[in-house]
Amino acid sequence: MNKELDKKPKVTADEELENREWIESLDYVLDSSGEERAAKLIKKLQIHAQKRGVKLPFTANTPYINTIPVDKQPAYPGDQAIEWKIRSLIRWNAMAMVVRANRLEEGIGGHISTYASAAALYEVAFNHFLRGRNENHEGDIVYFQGHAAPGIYARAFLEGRFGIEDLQNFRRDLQPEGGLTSYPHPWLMPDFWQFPTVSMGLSPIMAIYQARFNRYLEDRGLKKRSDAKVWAFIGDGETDEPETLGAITLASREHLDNLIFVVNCNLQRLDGPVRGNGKIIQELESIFRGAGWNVIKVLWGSNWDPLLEKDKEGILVKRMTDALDGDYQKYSVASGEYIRSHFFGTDPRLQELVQDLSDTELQKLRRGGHDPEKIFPAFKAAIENTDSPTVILAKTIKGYGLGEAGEGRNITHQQKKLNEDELMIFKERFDIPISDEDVSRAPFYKPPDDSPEIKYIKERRQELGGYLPKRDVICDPIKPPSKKLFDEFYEGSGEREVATTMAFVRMLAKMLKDKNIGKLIVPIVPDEARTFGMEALFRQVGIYSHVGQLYDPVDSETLLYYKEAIDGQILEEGITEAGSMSSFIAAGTAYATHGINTIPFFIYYSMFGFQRIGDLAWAAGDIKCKGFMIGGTSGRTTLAGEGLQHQDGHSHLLAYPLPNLKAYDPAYAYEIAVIIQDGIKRMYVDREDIFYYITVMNESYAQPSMPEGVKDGILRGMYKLKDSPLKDTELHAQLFGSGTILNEVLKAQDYLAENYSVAADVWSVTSYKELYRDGLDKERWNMLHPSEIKRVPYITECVQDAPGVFVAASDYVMALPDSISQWLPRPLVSLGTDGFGRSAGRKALRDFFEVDWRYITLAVLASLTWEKKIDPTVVEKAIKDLDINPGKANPILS
Ligand SMILES: Cc1ncc(C[n+]2csc(CCOP(=O)(O)OP(=O)(O)O)c2C)c(N)n1
Ligand SMILES: [Mg+2]
Repeated sequence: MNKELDKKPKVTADEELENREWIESLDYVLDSSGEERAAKLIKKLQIHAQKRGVKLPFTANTPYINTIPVDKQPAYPGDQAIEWKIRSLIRWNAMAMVVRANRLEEGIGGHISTYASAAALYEVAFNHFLRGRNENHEGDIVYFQGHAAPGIYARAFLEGRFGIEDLQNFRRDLQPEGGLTSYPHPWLMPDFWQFPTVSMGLSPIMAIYQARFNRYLEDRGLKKRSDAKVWAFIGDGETDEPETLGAITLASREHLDNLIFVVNCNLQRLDGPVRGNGKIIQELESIFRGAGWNVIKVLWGSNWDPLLEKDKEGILVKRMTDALDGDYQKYSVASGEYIRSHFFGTDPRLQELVQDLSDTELQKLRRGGHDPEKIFPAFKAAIENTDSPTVILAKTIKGYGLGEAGEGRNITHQQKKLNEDELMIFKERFDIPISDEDVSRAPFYKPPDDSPEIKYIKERRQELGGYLPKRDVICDPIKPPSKKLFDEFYEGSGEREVATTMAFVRMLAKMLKDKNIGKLIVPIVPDEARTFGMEALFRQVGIYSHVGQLYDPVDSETLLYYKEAIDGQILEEGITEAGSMSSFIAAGTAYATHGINTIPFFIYYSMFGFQRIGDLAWAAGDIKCKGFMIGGTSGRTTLAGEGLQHQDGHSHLLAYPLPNLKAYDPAYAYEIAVIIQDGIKRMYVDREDIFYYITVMNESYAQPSMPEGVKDGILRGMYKLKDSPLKDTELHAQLFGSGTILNEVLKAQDYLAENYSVAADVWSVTSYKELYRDGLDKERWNMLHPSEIKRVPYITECVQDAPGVFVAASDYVMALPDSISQWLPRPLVSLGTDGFGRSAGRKALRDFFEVDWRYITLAVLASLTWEKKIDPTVVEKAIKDLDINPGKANPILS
């Protein structure tokens, strides 16, 4: 007996009578006046009790039973028998795919148990809900749980979209004929997968912002209103990721009734139970209900219905609610006898309830998430729900159907191999028409095209608009923005001192007015618009709000008031870089999802970009997202006073690994103009699968006009900005500068000429990453083509005949300039900002990090000594003259 239950106070006979009277009264109201009236009455009672000082226990939970009662279940519209057969075949093929892959190559991996637990959820959705995209309907958007990929492939196999050889090459992308990728990766299977989901937590947050972005497009008149849904299938363990739950209030606040989460609550994650000592479904219910979602629990299969019907006193419901997830996991592997004694044995009345059921029948009591009869009503209620998002919490068993091989076991997530006996049991349990002799080979099985199963599956998909998942890009290129738009930036600012951030914001304001691209621009800010001086845009284009502006803004009298509007263009996301990045991804992939070329500009504090949301940026690459990430207040010494949590000296290094990201650290407004103009062309006219990271700074200085012939160099990563005025001298140097540190380099150039007769040429390096990539590419080609004329890296081309020593100075870590040093004719000395920052002014910071004009001068002189061009005493003297302390602590470590 459960001791906890014993401790509870007994209900007296009087209380029992009172309970019954109240329940009868409520039943009377329900029968005579309906549910709405009953709900109102309970609400009234609640208020009255509260006024009288009754402390009502707070709970956002409902009992641990199905949300939709049996009498509210719509009849199942499909052919259950045939659907079971189809589902069974998909189960088999999905399992066989993993088993075979691991026989072919030990350790290749794959997952059986995730899909095994989710098969019925997916199949009910595929056969009755998920709409494909065609000329009549834009189709639903579906985020598939990454680890369930084998099941999705196995279905596509039955649909005739893949052949045996495709399945055979699961997880072997590099086979000559290609393979099926381990998980959903649009980069690798661009005609199939739409959304990369396998890094857990990303798909839920991306789905939320995708659903909101769909509304944004509708409210702004960029797409027709639609009843299309965004479905996200996720794991219960996955809900532990902060990204999964971190944005759920946005979904309810924005009334996203186009959003449905299906959480496959198999109560297990990788290592063991999700909440062995608790109940993940109840925990999630209270979280989602508290956040304003419509929560539908699908807990118990149809064969529990008669028991619940008989359970007039609610003892069974109470027992269901009391049992822990750890217990339920045990029941999924235990004998009927154990279930009888442990679950039903806590109360004689419960034992009586199941006395007519055999142990086998007890074992077969199904969970709701495996029962289409229960899943269908939940999905139907979800698509019919209005005004709020819906989450379906479906209780399942991990590894369902694997039996001894893993069903409900803690090892199940890692199970990749089944022995002959286990395969035989699987085959028999799901009635797979394979001969006993063949079973051990784990062959794939597909019924003939004219079989009822294949006909059914095809008919269902036809009825629902076509196959899913499918990524088909139907989108025309854009007309580029007017060339004139960028002219003022090419001309420079004259004497006026302007930060590149201001120049960029002005460029953005002009782009928003452009007749070709204005409407397509999506500015995204995580509560940082004022930091970047963007507040004028609030008024110019408005902040998007689905409901418009329901209040009179405090600054309504002012010109630049905080204007929210239904057709507002700015996505002001609040303080969430992850949410903003999810919006960026939704907007940057609208060309593929909706055939709309929206151009996102995500403007944020560069320190809180890749460092914080690097994994979403990786997903953006995978999904072929387009757009511009603008890292504001960038540079470790450019941002004064903020200290080490704000000063970014490494985002450009973090940009290196992202394969299709172009990263630029421009110094001047004209450089930004060239990069953006070209970026729009490459992404939206030429349709390249790339996106951009551009850093902008808040240090003001005169923006020069663009020299002749430098556009190509700006884009390729460097160009000669200024030759030394000095001609007749023995001493030479080549100086590389980027961002605002370019100004320090220019100052050093003058100083070196005037004081040391060193002729230093200055190069503006706009992108070390571009130079690095180009160098690697040329080097690789040369390695592979030893007898052909060598290809020369662009950087070598630029400086191979340039005389003197090489010094680079950057507001980022030294690894950036160091990355290209191998392609220079002589050694490079790099100055950068490795180390934690400090709260200080720019001058002090540049001294601290040793990147100002004095240190550049020193680096040049020291390099010339090493080259034996000048005497070390000259450097000794310079150190004194420049007021440099040689005993100063190394900023990398201090
Ligand atoms: C961000 C991230 N961390 C860790 C993993 C590794 N991982 C893959 S599946 C898994 C457990 C998944 O559990 P759950 O979400 O409950 O899914 P289930 O397989 O049970 O349906 C883990 C930890 C991952 N894919 N992504
Ligand atoms: Mg799980």
